[in-house]
Amino acid sequence: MASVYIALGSNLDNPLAQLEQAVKSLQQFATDFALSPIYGSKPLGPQDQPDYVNAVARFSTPLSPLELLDCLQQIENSQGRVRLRRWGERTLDLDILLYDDQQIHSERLTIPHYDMQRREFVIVPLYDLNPDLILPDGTAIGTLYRQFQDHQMVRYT
Ligand code: A4P
Ligand code: MG
Repeated sequence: MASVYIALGSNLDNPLAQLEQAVKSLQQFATDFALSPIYGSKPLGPQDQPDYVNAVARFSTPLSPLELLDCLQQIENSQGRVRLRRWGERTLDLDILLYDDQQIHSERLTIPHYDMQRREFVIVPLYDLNPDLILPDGTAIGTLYRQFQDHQMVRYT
């Protein structure tokens, strides 16, 4: 079993309900499931799109990294995901942040997620879930969290 962290994001078609539905789907292949608080965040990228709802899930899974990616993309598609523009609006985005301590650079996967260290809507909920987390490159989540502790995100749960 691998221990994984998944970023959830939505800014279309009732984002809170999108996250709730995604959690139910993830739980089909997860054990020891935990969800961070849910935050409302300003869009990174084009500003002419709605605010986002973001959270991070942690769970154990028997799936390989590529099997997990396939499952996440199936869930995105089943919730009406249409790919329009980079960093643009979406009903549901599920990104693999961490897969055990693995560092993967393949055509379909970059793990850890390429931009996670710079995103408050990832680092803050990760810290909420596990304040003792150490990233594969040795960075402590607490060090990253301190850069964002004055964040202006709204907390929904
Ligand atoms: N891929 C590579 N590595 C991974 C990984 N670790 N997890 C590949 C998931 N997928 C990974 O993804 C494109 C390809 O990335 C996949 O086919 C997979 O093989 P995508 O979901 O089709 O495209 P995307 O999500 O639009 O691209 P990207 O670059 O992941 O988008 P971002 O950078 O995640 O930006 N603002 C706020 N406040 N909150 C947000 O959640 N999200 C975005 C999306 C923009 N602004 C945001 C938010
Ligand atoms: Mg994505």
